[in-house]
Amino acid sequence: MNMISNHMPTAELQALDAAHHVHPFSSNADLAKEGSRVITRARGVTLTDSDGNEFLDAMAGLWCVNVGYGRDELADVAARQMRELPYYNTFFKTTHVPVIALSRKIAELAPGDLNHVFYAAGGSEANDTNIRLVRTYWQVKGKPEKNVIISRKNAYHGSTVGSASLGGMPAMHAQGGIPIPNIHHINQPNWWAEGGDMDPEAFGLQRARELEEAILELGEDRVAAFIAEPVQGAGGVIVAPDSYWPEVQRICDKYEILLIADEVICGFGRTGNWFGSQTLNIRPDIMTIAKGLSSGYAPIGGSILSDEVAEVIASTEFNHGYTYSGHPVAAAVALENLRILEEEKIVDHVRDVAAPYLKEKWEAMVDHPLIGEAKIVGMMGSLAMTPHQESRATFAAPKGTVGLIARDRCFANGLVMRHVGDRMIISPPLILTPDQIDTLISRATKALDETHAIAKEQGLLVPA
Ligand code: PXG
Repeated sequence: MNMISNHMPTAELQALDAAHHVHPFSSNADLAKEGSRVITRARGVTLTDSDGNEFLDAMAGLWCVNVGYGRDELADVAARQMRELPYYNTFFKTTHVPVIALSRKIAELAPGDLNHVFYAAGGSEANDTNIRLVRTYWQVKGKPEKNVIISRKNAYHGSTVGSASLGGMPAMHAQGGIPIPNIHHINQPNWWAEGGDMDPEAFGLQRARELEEAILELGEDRVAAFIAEPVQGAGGVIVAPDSYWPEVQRICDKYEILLIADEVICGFGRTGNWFGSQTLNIRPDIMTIAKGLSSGYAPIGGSILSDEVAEVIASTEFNHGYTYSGHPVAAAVALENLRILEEEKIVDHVRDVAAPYLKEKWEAMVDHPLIGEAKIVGMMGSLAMTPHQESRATFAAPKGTVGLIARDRCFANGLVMRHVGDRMIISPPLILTPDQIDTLISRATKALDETHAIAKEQGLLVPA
């Protein structure tokens, strides 16, 4: 069969999918039993599956469809670029117009002297670039032993060998021989789960100072860089206490450590500014970008470098690059996506309209009997579920048991909201209107009510 059509029966599509498609982060045996959900169409903030069910997509795909689905301008630009120049590389002293225009635009939008872009096809590749880049930077500066990168537990920086090594996910480190050497992980600023009896701000300071302790332990002359997401996304939308980032910035400055802000999720408006670093008032030397750069319409990512980092790298030959670095179609789509974000004032809409309204509604969900903590920055939020708010207890069931029930109740109520363990998370398209926020909140509340009833019935509302 050569043609797979949206009009085939769902069961047939599911059987073919299970037979030949290996899914990321999934048990394929389980998938084959249950059958994958087949998404066939999307418009605005709404997905449609092969049975005609509709869902409000409160995850914007995978944290990426920031301008929403169905933007014809992006399709038109891609088609035009494919006809004019579908591919050419950026190696060997060549370039092309889309990548020139996009680089200038990114330099204009990025804060401070972050004026230079090295491209990749996504965030994982970009973070792999960053590993080689910061080590090369210190080599060129005559300090090759400055090659350790400090990262955080429960961070997500991608799935390639390098980027998964930077990440701090134990389940990933358990497979495939990672982390690679000279990556050091410190604790995350997750007060809800790890703050114990400490005041959140004191805890934030303590966790920031773990960076300083690690630098002193390893030796300042061995540490190349610190990498972190301004707000941890895949780890469960973990928002650091206010005391955390200023202290991290002070430490990076004091010890001459390059600061890499992984803006793959936070970038391009998600936090109410163009970059999460602006929202959290940090001054990175390098930013990782992907996802919202093209709103997911084309695979593109990259590293934005400061003038100083770019100058040092430019003084040598950086033996690194991807066939699709600065791909012309992806670059043209990204540029058009940035035009839409700018001309439709979507970042302003987030800051002035959508995020304040969503924050009010989201934080009120802390009154739900299943919820202990409601956190939100811009358009990324999390709810910690607990059987006992006061003690921040976990459930007396394997982690994620209640989360999975809640995720399924969300689907049943026409809402895509993810779970990370027993935290529920959202990262909706930035174009969400107040009416759509009301719909999101009412569906989420109904799903949580049903989850509460099921958890009670199954005897899961017991502290561990
Ligand atoms: N950095 C961050 C902060 C990310 O969130 C990457 C890097 C890697 O980007 P690519 O484009 O290579 O996937 C990401 C990706 C999840 C989930 O389950 C999150 C991501 C990817 C897949 C799943 O939340 N984030």
